[in-house]
Amino acid sequence: MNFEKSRALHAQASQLIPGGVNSPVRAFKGVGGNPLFIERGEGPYMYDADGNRFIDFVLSWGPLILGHAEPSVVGAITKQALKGTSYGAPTALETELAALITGAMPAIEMIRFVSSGTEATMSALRVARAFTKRNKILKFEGCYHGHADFLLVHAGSGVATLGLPDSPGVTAANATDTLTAPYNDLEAVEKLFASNPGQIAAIIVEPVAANMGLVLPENGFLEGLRAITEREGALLIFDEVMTGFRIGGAGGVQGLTGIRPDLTTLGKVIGGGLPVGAYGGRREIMQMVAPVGPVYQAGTLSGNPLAMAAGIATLKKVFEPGFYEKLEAKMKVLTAGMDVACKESPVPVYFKSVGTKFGLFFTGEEVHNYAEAKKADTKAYARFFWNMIEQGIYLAPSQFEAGFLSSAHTDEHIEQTIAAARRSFAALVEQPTA
Ligand code: HOZ
Repeated sequence: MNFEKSRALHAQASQLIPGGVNSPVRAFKGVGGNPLFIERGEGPYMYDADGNRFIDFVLSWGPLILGHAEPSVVGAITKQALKGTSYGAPTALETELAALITGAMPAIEMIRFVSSGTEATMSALRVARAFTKRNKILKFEGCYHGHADFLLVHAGSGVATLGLPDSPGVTAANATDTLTAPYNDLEAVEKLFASNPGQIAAIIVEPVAANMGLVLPENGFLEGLRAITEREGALLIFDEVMTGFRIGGAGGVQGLTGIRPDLTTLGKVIGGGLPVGAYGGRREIMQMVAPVGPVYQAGTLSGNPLAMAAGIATLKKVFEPGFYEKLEAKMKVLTAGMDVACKESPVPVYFKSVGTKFGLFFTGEEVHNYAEAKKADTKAYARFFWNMIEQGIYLAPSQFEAGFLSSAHTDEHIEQTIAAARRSFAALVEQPTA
């Protein structure tokens, strides 16, 4: 494949934009080489500047559950754009999207829309601190909750991909109220509560971790967090920015497990590919938010009508009978094929999926936390990634990110992907990585 135009565009972009990208993982540092510059997307495909076509399993990092440029979503955006793109005043669209979300996730009794997942988690934690009148928060190593200063501590996603310890610019004062524990380690959580009595406002957790690669909660982990927070008077926040409307059908991990978090953060799918985040939960907590309560949080483009229209169009589709059943059945086919391919692979690798998300780790041992995730072979992943690119399959350019499926992917795309993966695994031995 020829990537000349992408190379030239990246060189130009790098003169004006740090790394030539507006979000670090996109720079392909996790896999080496130049990032591909994208010209258009259609259904399951993305086309780069050189005209190469890829089956896309990144899907804008999750939002595009219907695939690229899905007609009903494009139609809704276009219809709204003709009426104006932003008013800075309320619209009925916000209530319509709020009703769709709260109907699917009953633990969200009230919701506030923002413009990104980062804003959602930052705001949810501000409310949690105000509600509990406590300062400390507890997060898990390798979980990523956006880039607010106090959450960039042992963070996953781009921070993991670039191997950054913690970000310069985050002051010690900012990080002191952030406690961290290994994912899946309830004992460590208990110890932190014991050593910080009455001080922890909330636990925030990705209920299925997907920013250190895909790491599942062990049996009892989420239930344990719920029990501990209830006992200690702290709030439990499920960060479902990535899992929302992707795992557990429309009900998220909270629907799947029956665990009711106090607060939930959302983003990605609820914006249908436009910039949206949201946080919501128990009414008495959300009534802390201004103008009803004293906790300030605002945004010029919050509840933006284009984003609301795209979100509504997307959710209406996913609520159609059988939507998740069909998508999850396709994921089962992909998983079964990839399992066989992994078993045949000359290097240790395993594939995991849940709902409409998947992950791949180049290691023989199943990963349960960030320390184990870091042991997986990132060089092998990089070689695998480029081999898949050469065969027209676009995966996340980092082993520490998840893959996503859309309703636009057909059985044929899945078969093609499995066959490509078999060839890519085999190629790892022909050109050893060490
Ligand atoms: N942090 C995002 C994925 N977990 C990456 C977003 C992007 O680079 O677009």
